[in-house]
Amino acid sequence: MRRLMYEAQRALASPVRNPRMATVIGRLLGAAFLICFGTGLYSHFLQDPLDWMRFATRPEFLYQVTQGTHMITGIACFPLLLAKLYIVFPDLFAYPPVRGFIHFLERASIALFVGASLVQITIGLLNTYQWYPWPFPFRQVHFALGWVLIGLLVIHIGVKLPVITRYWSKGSPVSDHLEDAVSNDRASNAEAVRLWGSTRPGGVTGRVLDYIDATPRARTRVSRRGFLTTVGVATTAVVGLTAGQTFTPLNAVNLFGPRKKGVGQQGVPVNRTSEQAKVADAAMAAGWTLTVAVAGTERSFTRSQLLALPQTEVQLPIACVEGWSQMAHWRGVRLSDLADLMSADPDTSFRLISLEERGSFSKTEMGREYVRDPLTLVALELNGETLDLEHGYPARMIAPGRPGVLQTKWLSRIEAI
Ligand SMILES: Nc1nc2c(c(=O)[nH]1)N[C@H]1C(S)=C(S)[C@@H](COP(=O)(O)O)O[C@H]1N2
Ligand SMILES: [Mo]
Repeated sequence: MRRLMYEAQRALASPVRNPRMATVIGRLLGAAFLICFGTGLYSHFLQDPLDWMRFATRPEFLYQVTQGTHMITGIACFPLLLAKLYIVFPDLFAYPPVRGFIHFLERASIALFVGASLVQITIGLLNTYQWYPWPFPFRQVHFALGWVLIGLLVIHIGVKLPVITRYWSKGSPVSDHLEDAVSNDRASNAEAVRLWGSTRPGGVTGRVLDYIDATPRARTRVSRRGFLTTVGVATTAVVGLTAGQTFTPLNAVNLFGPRKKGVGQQGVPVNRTSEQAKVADAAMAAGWTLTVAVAGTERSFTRSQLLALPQTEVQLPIACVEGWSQMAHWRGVRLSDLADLMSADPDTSFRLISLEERGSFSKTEMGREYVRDPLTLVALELNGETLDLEHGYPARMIAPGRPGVLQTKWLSRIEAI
Protein backbone atom coordinates (compact mmCIF):
# COMPACT_ATOMS: atom_id res chain seq x y z
CA MET A 1 0.00 0.00 0.00
CA ARG A 2 2.68 2.41 1.11
CA ARG A 3 4.56 1.63 -2.08
CA LEU A 4 1.51 2.17 -4.25
CA MET A 5 0.75 5.52 -2.67
CA TYR A 6 4.36 6.52 -3.01
CA GLU A 7 4.42 5.61 -6.70
CA ALA A 8 1.16 7.47 -7.29
CA GLN A 9 2.49 10.65 -5.72
CA ARG A 10 5.66 10.45 -7.74
CA ALA A 11 3.80 9.82 -10.96
CA LEU A 12 1.50 12.78 -10.37
CA ALA A 13 4.21 15.28 -9.49
CA SER A 14 4.19 18.38 -11.68
CA PRO A 15 5.59 21.90 -11.46
CA VAL A 16 2.06 23.36 -11.31
CA ARG A 17 1.15 21.15 -8.41
CA ASN A 18 2.75 23.34 -5.80
CA PRO A 19 1.56 25.33 -2.81
CA ARG A 20 1.98 28.71 -4.53
CA MET A 21 -0.41 27.64 -7.29
CA ALA A 22 -2.81 26.20 -4.73
CA THR A 23 -2.72 29.57 -2.97
CA VAL A 24 -3.26 31.57 -6.17
CA ILE A 25 -6.26 29.50 -7.31
CA GLY A 26 -7.50 29.07 -3.75
CA ARG A 27 -7.66 32.84 -3.28
CA LEU A 28 -9.81 33.24 -6.37
CA LEU A 29 -12.03 30.38 -5.33
CA GLY A 30 -12.35 31.75 -1.79
CA ALA A 31 -13.35 35.16 -3.15
CA ALA A 32 -15.88 33.52 -5.49
CA PHE A 33 -17.39 31.57 -2.58
CA LEU A 34 -17.72 34.72 -0.48
CA ILE A 35 -19.37 36.62 -3.35
CA CYS A 36 -21.77 33.75 -3.98
CA PHE A 37 -22.56 33.53 -0.29
CA GLY A 38 -23.23 37.27 0.09
CA THR A 39 -25.38 37.60 -3.03
CA GLY A 40 -27.11 34.33 -2.15
CA LEU A 41 -28.02 35.54 1.34
CA TYR A 42 -29.39 38.73 -0.15
CA SER A 43 -31.55 36.77 -2.57
CA HIS A 44 -32.69 34.43 0.17
CA PHE A 45 -33.76 37.16 2.56
CA LEU A 46 -35.56 39.07 -0.18
CA GLN A 47 -37.69 35.98 -0.58
CA ASP A 48 -37.91 35.01 3.11
CA PRO A 49 -37.32 38.22 5.04
CA LEU A 50 -37.01 38.30 8.80
CA ASP A 51 -39.59 40.57 10.42
CA TRP A 52 -37.32 43.55 10.92
CA MET A 53 -35.79 43.47 7.44
CA ARG A 54 -36.31 46.32 4.96
CA PHE A 55 -34.73 46.38 1.53
CA ALA A 56 -33.31 48.97 -0.82
CA THR A 57 -35.55 49.69 -3.81
CA ARG A 58 -32.87 51.69 -5.63
CA PRO A 59 -31.09 51.26 -7.88
CA GLU A 60 -34.09 49.52 -9.41
CA PHE A 61 -31.79 47.04 -11.16
CA LEU A 62 -30.05 46.13 -7.88
CA TYR A 63 -31.27 42.53 -7.86
CA GLN A 64 -30.39 42.15 -11.52
CA VAL A 65 -26.80 42.96 -10.56
CA THR A 66 -26.60 40.88 -7.38
CA GLN A 67 -28.23 37.80 -8.85
CA GLY A 68 -26.39 38.13 -12.17
CA THR A 69 -23.17 38.27 -10.12
CA HIS A 70 -24.27 35.23 -8.12
CA MET A 71 -24.79 33.22 -11.28
CA ILE A 72 -21.64 34.40 -13.07
CA THR A 73 -19.45 33.80 -10.03
CA GLY A 74 -21.05 30.42 -9.40
CA ILE A 75 -20.32 29.36 -12.96
CA ALA A 76 -16.72 30.58 -12.64
CA CYS A 77 -16.36 28.23 -9.66
CA PHE A 78 -16.49 25.19 -11.97
CA PRO A 79 -13.13 25.72 -13.73
CA LEU A 80 -11.57 27.21 -10.60
CA LEU A 81 -12.60 24.30 -8.42
CA LEU A 82 -11.42 21.79 -11.03
CA ALA A 83 -8.08 23.60 -11.22
CA LYS A 84 -7.75 23.54 -7.44
CA LEU A 85 -8.53 19.83 -7.31
CA TYR A 86 -6.02 19.22 -10.09
CA ILE A 87 -3.31 20.99 -8.09
CA VAL A 88 -3.89 19.17 -4.83
CA PHE A 89 -4.84 15.81 -6.33
CA PRO A 90 -1.58 14.04 -5.32
CA ASP A 91 -2.36 14.82 -1.67
CA LEU A 92 -5.05 12.19 -1.97
CA PHE A 93 -2.28 9.60 -1.94
CA ALA A 94 -0.58 10.84 1.21
CA TYR A 95 0.74 8.01 3.31
CA PRO A 96 -0.11 7.22 6.01
CA PRO A 97 -3.62 8.46 5.16
CA VAL A 98 -4.18 9.60 8.72
CA ARG A 99 -1.36 10.68 11.00
CA GLY A 100 -3.43 11.38 14.08
CA PHE A 101 -6.63 12.91 15.26
CA ILE A 102 -5.94 16.48 14.11
CA HIS A 103 -4.76 15.25 10.75
CA PHE A 104 -7.91 13.13 10.50
CA LEU A 105 -10.07 16.18 11.20
CA GLU A 106 -8.16 18.18 8.61
CA ARG A 107 -8.59 15.55 5.91
CA ALA A 108 -12.23 14.91 6.80
CA SER A 109 -13.03 18.62 6.64
CA ILE A 110 -11.36 18.88 3.23
CA ALA A 111 -13.27 15.83 1.94
CA LEU A 112 -16.50 17.38 3.14
CA PHE A 113 -15.52 20.76 1.71
CA VAL A 114 -14.80 19.33 -1.73
CA GLY A 115 -17.96 17.19 -1.75
CA ALA A 116 -20.26 19.95 -0.53
CA SER A 117 -18.75 22.47 -2.98
CA LEU A 118 -19.32 20.15 -5.93
CA VAL A 119 -22.90 19.49 -4.88
CA GLN A 120 -23.54 23.19 -4.29
CA ILE A 121 -22.34 24.47 -7.65
CA THR A 122 -23.93 21.55 -9.50
CA ILE A 123 -27.41 21.97 -8.06
CA GLY A 124 -27.07 25.74 -8.54
CA LEU A 125 -26.23 25.25 -12.21
CA LEU A 126 -29.01 22.71 -12.79
CA ASN A 127 -31.46 25.10 -11.13
CA THR A 128 -30.71 27.70 -13.78
CA TYR A 129 -31.93 25.14 -16.32
CA GLN A 130 -34.95 24.41 -14.10
CA TRP A 131 -33.85 20.80 -13.89
CA TYR A 132 -34.36 19.22 -10.49
CA PRO A 133 -33.22 15.60 -10.61
CA TRP A 134 -33.25 15.32 -6.81
CA PRO A 135 -35.92 14.76 -4.20
CA PHE A 136 -35.21 17.76 -1.94
CA PRO A 137 -36.34 21.39 -2.13
CA PHE A 138 -33.62 23.26 -3.98
CA ARG A 139 -33.65 26.61 -2.25
CA GLN A 140 -33.55 25.37 1.34
CA VAL A 141 -30.77 22.91 0.58
CA HIS A 142 -28.74 25.46 -1.41
CA PHE A 143 -29.12 27.92 1.47
CA ALA A 144 -28.14 25.39 4.16
CA LEU A 145 -25.16 24.17 2.13
CA GLY A 146 -24.07 27.78 1.72
CA TRP A 147 -23.66 28.08 5.50
CA VAL A 148 -21.93 24.71 5.69
CA LEU A 149 -19.48 25.80 2.99
CA ILE A 150 -18.67 29.09 4.65
CA GLY A 151 -17.99 27.21 7.89
CA LEU A 152 -15.74 24.75 6.09
CA LEU A 153 -14.01 27.60 4.24
CA VAL A 154 -13.14 29.25 7.55
CA ILE A 155 -11.77 25.93 8.90
CA HIS A 156 -9.85 25.32 5.68
CA ILE A 157 -8.26 28.77 5.73
CA GLY A 158 -7.45 28.33 9.42
CA VAL A 159 -5.76 24.98 8.84
CA LYS A 160 -3.85 26.18 5.78
CA LEU A 161 -2.94 29.60 7.14
CA PRO A 162 0.81 28.86 7.36
CA VAL A 163 0.89 27.72 3.71
CA ILE A 164 -1.34 30.58 2.57
CA THR A 165 0.76 33.27 4.25
CA ARG A 166 4.00 31.72 3.04
CA TYR A 167 2.89 31.59 -0.58
CA TRP A 168 0.62 34.62 -0.64
CA SER A 169 2.88 37.15 -2.29
CA LYS A 170 4.15 37.05 -5.81
CA GLY A 171 7.63 37.49 -4.37
CA SER A 172 7.80 33.95 -3.05
CA PRO A 173 10.26 32.69 -5.64
CA VAL A 174 9.44 29.87 -7.99
CA SER A 175 12.54 27.98 -6.92
CA ASP A 176 11.27 28.08 -3.39
CA HIS A 177 8.47 25.77 -4.44
CA LEU A 178 10.88 23.62 -6.34
CA GLU A 179 13.13 23.42 -3.34
CA ASP A 180 10.13 22.41 -1.33
CA ALA A 181 9.31 19.73 -3.80
CA VAL A 182 12.91 18.63 -3.90
CA SER A 183 13.22 18.45 -0.15
CA ASN A 184 9.90 16.62 0.08
CA ASP A 185 11.18 14.26 -2.49
CA ARG A 186 14.48 13.84 -0.70
CA ALA A 187 12.46 12.73 2.25
CA SER A 188 10.50 10.33 0.13
CA ASN A 189 13.71 9.16 -1.51
CA ALA A 190 15.00 8.30 1.92
CA GLU A 191 11.75 6.44 2.35
CA ALA A 192 12.35 4.66 -0.96
CA VAL A 193 15.82 3.63 0.11
CA ARG A 194 14.29 2.16 3.20
CA LEU A 195 11.63 0.32 1.18
CA TRP A 196 13.58 -0.91 -1.79
CA GLY A 197 17.17 -0.35 -0.83
CA SER A 198 17.63 2.30 -3.55
CA THR A 199 15.94 5.40 -4.93
CA ARG A 200 13.97 5.00 -8.11
CA PRO A 201 14.46 7.14 -11.19
CA GLY A 202 11.75 9.43 -12.45
CA GLY A 203 10.59 10.76 -9.09
CA VAL A 204 9.87 14.34 -8.26
CA THR A 205 13.50 15.12 -7.60
CA GLY A 206 14.47 13.73 -10.95
CA ARG A 207 11.85 15.66 -12.79
CA VAL A 208 12.21 18.85 -10.83
CA LEU A 209 15.95 18.76 -11.27
CA ASP A 210 15.39 18.24 -14.99
CA TYR A 211 13.44 21.46 -15.05
CA ILE A 212 16.07 23.34 -13.15
CA ASP A 213 18.83 21.94 -15.30
CA ALA A 214 17.14 22.59 -18.63
CA THR A 215 16.67 26.33 -18.30
CA PRO A 216 16.66 27.33 -14.70
CA ARG A 217 13.20 28.52 -13.65
CA ALA A 218 12.12 29.34 -17.16
CA ARG A 219 10.41 26.07 -17.99
CA THR A 220 8.65 26.00 -14.70
CA ARG A 221 7.42 29.48 -15.32
CA VAL A 222 6.19 28.42 -18.75
CA SER A 223 4.20 25.52 -17.37
CA ARG A 224 2.82 27.68 -14.58
CA ARG A 225 1.84 30.31 -17.08
CA GLY A 226 0.34 27.68 -19.36
CA PHE A 227 -1.71 26.33 -16.50
CA LEU A 228 -2.94 29.73 -15.41
CA THR A 229 -3.75 30.61 -19.02
CA THR A 230 -5.76 27.40 -19.38
CA VAL A 231 -7.69 28.14 -16.20
CA GLY A 232 -8.20 31.76 -17.29
CA VAL A 233 -9.42 30.81 -20.76
CA ALA A 234 -11.76 28.12 -19.38
CA THR A 235 -13.21 30.54 -16.82
CA THR A 236 -13.62 33.33 -19.35
CA ALA A 237 -15.27 30.88 -21.76
CA VAL A 238 -17.86 29.45 -19.38
CA VAL A 239 -18.67 32.89 -18.01
CA GLY A 240 -18.64 34.59 -21.42
CA LEU A 241 -20.92 32.02 -22.98
CA THR A 242 -23.59 32.34 -20.27
CA ALA A 243 -23.35 35.91 -18.94
CA GLY A 244 -25.31 37.27 -21.93
CA GLN A 245 -28.54 36.15 -20.27
CA THR A 246 -28.13 39.03 -17.84
CA PHE A 247 -25.36 41.17 -19.32
CA THR A 248 -26.56 42.69 -22.60
CA PRO A 249 -23.19 43.22 -24.37
CA LEU A 250 -22.60 39.45 -24.27
CA ASN A 251 -26.09 38.53 -25.46
CA ALA A 252 -24.85 37.51 -28.90
CA VAL A 253 -22.59 34.82 -27.46
CA ASN A 254 -25.03 33.56 -24.87
CA LEU A 255 -24.79 29.96 -26.06
CA PHE A 256 -25.47 28.10 -22.84
CA GLY A 257 -27.58 30.46 -20.75
CA PRO A 258 -31.08 28.97 -20.63
CA ARG A 259 -32.84 32.27 -21.45
CA LYS A 260 -32.04 34.63 -24.31
CA LYS A 261 -32.67 38.34 -24.09
CA GLY A 262 -35.51 39.56 -26.28
CA VAL A 263 -36.78 36.03 -26.98
CA GLY A 264 -40.33 35.52 -25.76
CA GLN A 265 -43.69 37.26 -25.99
CA GLN A 266 -43.31 41.06 -26.23
CA GLY A 267 -39.55 40.67 -26.30
CA VAL A 268 -39.29 39.36 -22.74
CA PRO A 269 -38.46 35.74 -21.79
CA VAL A 270 -41.25 33.81 -20.08
CA ASN A 271 -40.54 31.71 -17.06
CA ARG A 272 -43.71 29.91 -16.05
CA THR A 273 -46.26 29.74 -18.84
CA SER A 274 -50.02 30.13 -18.42
CA GLU A 275 -50.34 26.48 -19.35
CA GLN A 276 -47.91 25.33 -16.66
CA ALA A 277 -49.69 27.52 -14.14
CA LYS A 278 -53.11 26.35 -15.42
CA VAL A 279 -54.47 29.88 -15.41
CA ALA A 280 -55.43 30.48 -19.06
CA ASP A 281 -59.20 30.08 -18.61
CA ALA A 282 -59.43 32.14 -15.43
CA ALA A 283 -57.17 34.85 -16.87
CA MET A 284 -59.12 35.20 -20.13
CA ALA A 285 -62.55 35.02 -18.40
CA ALA A 286 -64.73 38.07 -19.07
CA GLY A 287 -65.66 38.34 -15.40
CA TRP A 288 -62.08 38.79 -14.12
CA THR A 289 -61.61 41.42 -11.43
CA LEU A 290 -58.78 42.42 -9.15
CA THR A 291 -59.95 42.51 -5.56
CA VAL A 292 -58.16 44.81 -3.14
CA ALA A 293 -58.82 44.12 0.54
CA VAL A 294 -57.72 46.51 3.28
CA ALA A 295 -58.82 46.34 6.90
CA GLY A 296 -62.16 44.65 6.29
CA THR A 297 -63.01 46.71 3.19
CA GLU A 298 -62.91 45.02 -0.21
CA ARG A 299 -63.21 46.51 -3.64
CA SER A 300 -63.08 44.74 -6.98
CA PHE A 301 -61.74 46.42 -10.10
CA THR A 302 -62.37 45.30 -13.66
CA ARG A 303 -59.53 45.77 -16.13
CA SER A 304 -61.23 48.82 -17.63
CA GLN A 305 -61.68 50.34 -14.20
CA LEU A 306 -57.98 49.84 -13.57
CA LEU A 307 -57.20 51.39 -16.96
CA ALA A 308 -59.38 54.38 -16.03
CA LEU A 309 -57.21 55.14 -12.99
CA PRO A 310 -54.09 57.31 -13.46
CA GLN A 311 -51.51 55.29 -15.42
CA THR A 312 -47.79 55.36 -14.74
CA GLU A 313 -44.97 54.22 -17.03
CA VAL A 314 -41.80 52.70 -15.64
CA GLN A 315 -38.66 51.02 -16.88
CA LEU A 316 -37.97 47.97 -14.70
CA PRO A 317 -36.23 44.63 -15.18
CA ILE A 318 -37.52 41.14 -14.67
CA ALA A 319 -34.57 39.65 -12.82
CA CYS A 320 -35.02 35.96 -12.26
CA VAL A 321 -33.35 34.11 -9.39
CA GLU A 322 -32.05 31.75 -12.07
CA GLY A 323 -29.74 34.51 -13.24
CA TRP A 324 -31.34 35.78 -16.45
CA SER A 325 -32.76 39.26 -16.57
CA GLN A 326 -34.33 41.64 -19.02
CA MET A 327 -35.21 45.32 -18.83
CA ALA A 328 -38.74 46.19 -19.96
CA HIS A 329 -41.20 49.04 -20.22
CA TRP A 330 -44.31 48.71 -18.07
CA ARG A 331 -47.50 50.73 -17.74
CA GLY A 332 -50.21 50.41 -15.14
CA VAL A 333 -51.59 51.61 -11.80
CA ARG A 334 -49.28 52.55 -8.96
CA LEU A 335 -49.80 50.18 -6.07
CA SER A 336 -49.51 53.15 -3.71
CA ASP A 337 -52.44 54.81 -5.55
CA LEU A 338 -54.55 51.71 -4.97
CA ALA A 339 -53.44 51.62 -1.34
CA ASP A 340 -54.44 55.30 -0.94
CA LEU A 341 -57.74 54.65 -2.65
CA MET A 342 -58.42 52.03 0.01
CA SER A 343 -57.10 54.35 2.75
CA ALA A 344 -54.44 51.85 3.73
CA ASP A 345 -52.07 52.80 6.51
CA PRO A 346 -48.66 53.90 5.10
CA ASP A 347 -46.99 51.05 6.98
CA THR A 348 -49.13 48.32 5.48
CA SER A 349 -47.55 45.33 3.78
CA PHE A 350 -49.49 43.46 1.11
CA ARG A 351 -50.07 39.88 0.09
CA LEU A 352 -50.40 39.32 -3.65
CA ILE A 353 -52.51 36.39 -4.74
CA SER A 354 -52.45 34.93 -8.22
CA LEU A 355 -55.15 33.14 -10.18
CA GLU A 356 -52.68 30.29 -10.10
CA GLU A 357 -53.99 27.92 -7.47
CA ARG A 358 -50.94 25.88 -6.66
CA GLY A 359 -47.25 26.53 -6.98
CA SER A 360 -44.85 28.32 -4.70
CA PHE A 361 -45.25 31.69 -6.43
CA SER A 362 -49.05 31.76 -6.44
CA LYS A 363 -48.96 33.95 -3.30
CA THR A 364 -46.23 36.42 -2.41
CA GLU A 365 -45.73 39.15 0.15
CA MET A 366 -44.48 42.68 -0.27
CA GLY A 367 -43.07 44.95 2.45
CA ARG A 368 -44.08 48.60 2.80
CA GLU A 369 -40.93 49.88 1.09
CA TYR A 370 -42.13 48.33 -2.17
CA VAL A 371 -45.83 49.08 -1.65
CA ARG A 372 -45.08 52.79 -1.30
CA ASP A 373 -42.44 52.99 -4.01
CA PRO A 374 -43.63 55.15 -6.94
CA LEU A 375 -42.18 52.60 -9.40
CA THR A 376 -44.23 49.69 -8.06
CA LEU A 377 -47.10 48.97 -10.44
CA VAL A 378 -50.02 46.70 -10.99
CA ALA A 379 -48.90 46.40 -14.61
CA LEU A 380 -51.47 46.26 -17.40
CA GLU A 381 -49.18 46.86 -20.37
CA LEU A 382 -45.74 45.64 -21.38
CA ASN A 383 -43.50 47.24 -24.01
CA GLY A 384 -46.36 49.34 -25.39
CA GLU A 385 -48.93 46.56 -25.73
CA THR A 386 -51.61 44.97 -23.60
CA LEU A 387 -49.83 42.58 -21.24
CA ASP A 388 -49.51 39.18 -22.89
CA LEU A 389 -51.21 36.24 -21.17
CA GLU A 390 -47.76 34.69 -20.66
CA HIS A 391 -46.55 37.80 -18.86
CA GLY A 392 -49.49 37.86 -16.47
CA TYR A 393 -52.58 39.25 -18.24
CA PRO A 394 -54.93 40.69 -17.04
CA ALA A 395 -52.62 42.26 -14.41
CA ARG A 396 -49.31 41.50 -12.77
CA MET A 397 -47.00 42.98 -10.16
CA ILE A 398 -43.80 44.77 -11.10
CA ALA A 399 -41.62 46.40 -8.46
CA PRO A 400 -38.04 47.73 -8.33
CA GLY A 401 -35.19 45.63 -6.95
CA ARG A 402 -37.16 42.45 -6.43
CA PRO A 403 -36.45 38.90 -7.61
CA GLY A 404 -38.56 37.67 -10.53
CA VAL A 405 -40.27 35.10 -8.33
CA LEU A 406 -41.95 37.93 -6.44
CA GLN A 407 -43.24 39.69 -9.58
CA THR A 408 -46.54 37.86 -9.32
CA LYS A 409 -48.36 37.24 -12.60
CA TRP A 410 -52.13 36.81 -13.20
CA LEU A 411 -53.13 38.78 -10.10
CA SER A 412 -56.52 38.11 -8.62
CA ARG A 413 -56.36 39.62 -5.14
CA ILE A 414 -54.21 42.06 -3.18
CA GLU A 415 -54.74 42.15 0.57
CA ALA A 416 -53.29 44.17 3.40
CA ILE A 417 -51.47 42.09 6.02
N1 LIG B 1 -48.31 33.51 -10.58
C1 LIG B 1 -47.01 33.38 -10.89
N2 LIG B 1 -46.26 34.50 -11.08
C2 LIG B 1 -44.95 34.37 -11.39
C3 LIG B 1 -44.34 33.12 -11.53
C4 LIG B 1 -45.15 31.97 -11.33
O1 LIG B 1 -44.69 30.83 -11.43
N3 LIG B 1 -46.48 32.14 -11.02
N4 LIG B 1 -43.00 33.03 -11.85
C5 LIG B 1 -42.20 34.15 -11.44
C6 LIG B 1 -40.83 34.11 -11.95
S1 LIG B 1 -39.83 32.89 -11.31
C7 LIG B 1 -40.32 35.03 -12.80
S2 LIG B 1 -38.68 35.06 -13.18
C8 LIG B 1 -41.19 36.04 -13.43
C9 LIG B 1 -41.01 35.97 -14.90
O2 LIG B 1 -41.91 36.83 -15.54
P1 LIG B 1 -42.14 36.68 -17.09
O3 LIG B 1 -42.49 35.23 -17.33
O4 LIG B 1 -43.22 37.64 -17.44
O5 LIG B 1 -40.84 37.06 -17.74
O6 LIG B 1 -42.55 35.82 -13.11
C10 LIG B 1 -42.81 35.49 -11.78
N5 LIG B 1 -44.22 35.51 -11.56
MO1 LIG C 1 -37.75 33.44 -11.77
